Amino acid sequence: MIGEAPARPRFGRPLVRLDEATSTNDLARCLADAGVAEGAVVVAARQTRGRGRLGRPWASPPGGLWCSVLLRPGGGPPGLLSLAVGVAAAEAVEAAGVPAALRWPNDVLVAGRKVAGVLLEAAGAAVVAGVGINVRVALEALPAEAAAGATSLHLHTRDVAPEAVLASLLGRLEHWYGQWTRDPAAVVAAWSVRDALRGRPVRAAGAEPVEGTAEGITADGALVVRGPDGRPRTVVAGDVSLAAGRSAPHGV
Ligand code: BT5
Repeated sequence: MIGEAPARPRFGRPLVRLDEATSTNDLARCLADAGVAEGAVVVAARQTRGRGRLGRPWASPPGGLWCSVLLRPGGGPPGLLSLAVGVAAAEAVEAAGVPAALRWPNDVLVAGRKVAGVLLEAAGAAVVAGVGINVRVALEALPAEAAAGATSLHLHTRDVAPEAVLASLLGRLEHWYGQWTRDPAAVVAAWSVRDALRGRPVRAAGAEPVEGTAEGITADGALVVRGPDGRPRTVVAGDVSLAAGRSAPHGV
């Protein structure tokens, strides 16, 4: 049987490289507004106003992989898209030879510390998926608040280049983005095997804080927390930390 030719990768065409950006998500949003096709990527060597979720800052000194991918999603469970991106980021870390875990919703952890984060933003009907990975980031270059729970890939493996991590990331992202539409259960499974919270006591912040034991995720990517009354509750947004004052959000 003659095998199918591998499909030409779509992610990374075009690939816009910058020495500096406010946030690569800003540039990717401009591309979205200008009608650029899905798969366009913006990478910057450093960001001056990198951002995280809920208006938090994302420290982006040189040595990291700071990038954004333009998506024009069709189907797929909405809440699961950012988790699919998290799986891709975890696999990019693993491709560098470093075991990774995921803390809901999509922090990538190495040895219990945050090595990467994901920020999805809507841009009209498009979505900009921002991924930041500390590849060769000197922890001293991070603000103390961030450095306290952070790590960088180069501290766990042979020296690895942001360029190589970008190539892995785009390949894995294209795969998991496809799976998100074709086989969302595969995304849930890939996320779940890396679940850093399962079986642990957690507290989910929010208008109605939820405390209990983390029991994995639903088909739509919500976190399941079983309360002391034995009732499972789902958490769809926000932050989760270990309960009982055992850890700050970074300390899982
Ligand atoms: C995130 O937010 O983890 C999403 C980070 C997304 C960054 C990428 S880089 C490319 C693209 N362009 C952007 O402007 N953003 C995306 P969140 O879960 O809210 O985590 C933010 C928290 O992580 C901060 O409050 C700090 O405590 C911590 N933090 C900041 N910089 C960090 C770093 N470089 N490494 C590890 N932790 C960091």
